Amino acid sequence: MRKRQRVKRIGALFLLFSLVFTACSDDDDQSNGAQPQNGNQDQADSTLKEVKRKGKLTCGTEGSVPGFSTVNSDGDHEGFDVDFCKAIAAAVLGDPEKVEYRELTASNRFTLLQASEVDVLIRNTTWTAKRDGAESGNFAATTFYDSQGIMVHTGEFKTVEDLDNSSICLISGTTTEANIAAYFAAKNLKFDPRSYENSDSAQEAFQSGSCDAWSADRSRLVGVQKNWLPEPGALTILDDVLSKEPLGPVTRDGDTQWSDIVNWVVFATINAEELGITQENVDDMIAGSKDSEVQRFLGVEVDGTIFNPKLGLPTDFNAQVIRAVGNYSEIYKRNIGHSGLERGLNNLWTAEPRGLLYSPPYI
Ligand SMILES: N[C@@H](CCC(=O)N[C@@H](CS)C(=O)NCC(=O)O)C(=O)O
Repeated sequence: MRKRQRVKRIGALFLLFSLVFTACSDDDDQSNGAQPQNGNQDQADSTLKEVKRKGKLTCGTEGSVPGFSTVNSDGDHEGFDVDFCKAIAAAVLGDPEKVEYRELTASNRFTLLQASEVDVLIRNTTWTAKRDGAESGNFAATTFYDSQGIMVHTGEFKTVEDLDNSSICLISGTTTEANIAAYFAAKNLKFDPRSYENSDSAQEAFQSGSCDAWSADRSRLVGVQKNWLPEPGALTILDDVLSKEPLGPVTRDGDTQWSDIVNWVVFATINAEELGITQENVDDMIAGSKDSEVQRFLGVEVDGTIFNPKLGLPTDFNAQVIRAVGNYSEIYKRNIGHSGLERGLNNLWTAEPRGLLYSPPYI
């Protein structure tokens, strides 16, 4: 008993010592090198090395989600998810255009991520326990707090209860399938699930009347509703919120440094919004801001020192990100603003109404 207490006390002292030591060494380190300090170097830096070797980032996207990832008539990729691909390329390679886009389906996205076919997956993908565990994904900070909704032809169904014994279009390999089954079961309602391989076939089926309703991420449904021909008002999204769908970038398990990089690129956009740094004023801020928080964030030398958190990124990566794509609010407005989707939960934690966007401090 006494021996166990002694062991415990030595353990506590050791923990205290290492905490104090780590805290001190972190603060004192003012070196300007961009070398990572993570434990398992060989494994940890593999994606970063590979991206630098290729000179481009391979980003797994969806390719046909209005506002999130689409390809325009010039063949350029655009959208909210695409901007986060660009932001990572800007941070790592100094050029937002150095991205190769790979369009993945809902069903093959995790297999291809694991097979290293993509460096990061940014494809309206919901963070779930199973994807974090069994699918060996590593989710970065959420970029978009979404939820699942149900869309119907206006006037045909008013409430979810009206959909008892209806047929509902879904996309296979998504969280949508299990969520809707649980939601209907809880309400004692029945439905016939019609799962399709991709959004185009689901949309076709819904349009041709093969399904009475279509359930998907609300962000997706709003995009379809808005672009619906012949008239947007022909479709209604029911008020029901079926699930939580936190969407964000995913990296592979076991690549801590790369995961940190992707995480801090997302945080760069959130922190910049909080600090009032925009695509337009970023260079003026670098030249003239006297706010030490802004200077540290933008990699400006203060008292002979440039802050370097040693994430494996250049010390000016935040500035590169903001020059390339702007802060979170700018990314949101540019891609989603016109859709009518309120920022809601995607507001900053300091905003009114308060949202969930919160970045750890950049110190
Ligand atoms: N966020 C959900 C749903 C994702 C989802 O439904 N994605 C649609 C587009 S919004 C899709 O995968 N479509 C398949 C395709 O078109 O290939 C998930 O991660 O499972």
